[in-house]
Amino acid sequence: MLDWKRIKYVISIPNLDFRPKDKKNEVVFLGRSNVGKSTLINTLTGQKIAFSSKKAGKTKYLNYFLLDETYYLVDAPGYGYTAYGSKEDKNFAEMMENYFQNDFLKCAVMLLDTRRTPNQDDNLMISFLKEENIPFIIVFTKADQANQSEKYKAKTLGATLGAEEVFFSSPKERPDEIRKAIAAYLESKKDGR
Ligand SMILES: Nc1nc2c(ncn2[C@@H]2O[C@H](COP(=O)(O)OP(=O)(O)OP(=O)(O)O)[C@@H](O)[C@H]2O)c(=O)[nH]1
Ligand SMILES: [Mg+2]
Repeated sequence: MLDWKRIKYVISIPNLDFRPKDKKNEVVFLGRSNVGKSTLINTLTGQKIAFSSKKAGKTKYLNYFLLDETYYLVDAPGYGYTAYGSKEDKNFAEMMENYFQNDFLKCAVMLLDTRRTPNQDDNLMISFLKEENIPFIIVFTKADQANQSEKYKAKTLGATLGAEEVFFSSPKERPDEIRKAIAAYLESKKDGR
């Protein structure tokens, strides 16, 4: 069984060419800026290892964390933080396009805010994952701040988006089920690629 508490920050990279050279499977965390990617990594590992912030755009590069000496968790920068069509926006798109040319990537964790309707960027990201045959799970974040009707709406929507599984998360809840789902891909028991 994976020891999720055994986690080490390794490197922050601007594109895939700088990926650690060892052959380890990885999972990437994707979603709009401020949706809670870094926070989810901290919840999964039970440690304050990924920097989270109230200010959008905190994570600027691809941050690699070594999980239990065996796999990589990759904290990606959020999209939708810079203006569409801006230079930063273009850089981000290039960085991510390059990143996905990645044989070690076994699955993606797509984060959506439970209280918000997915926007065009979210939908583009999801379409891209499907086109590229990258298996993904959806995690609806900030479930602790959502009411029952928002949760119901999210769950109903989640079922239509083509994800392998759908979860809710908040830092107050045990992330066992999400851990299990990610581990299954990393260990390649399920390998959609
Ligand atoms: N209440 C609550 N707050 C959350 C949750 N997840 C994240 N937050 C808060 O939302 C803010 C943004 O979280 P981050 O984890 O930094 O978001 P991110 O997706 O990594 O953002 P970028 O690095 O900018 O892309 C922080 O203030 C977190 O404390 C959650 O499940 N519940
Ligand atoms: Mg972040």
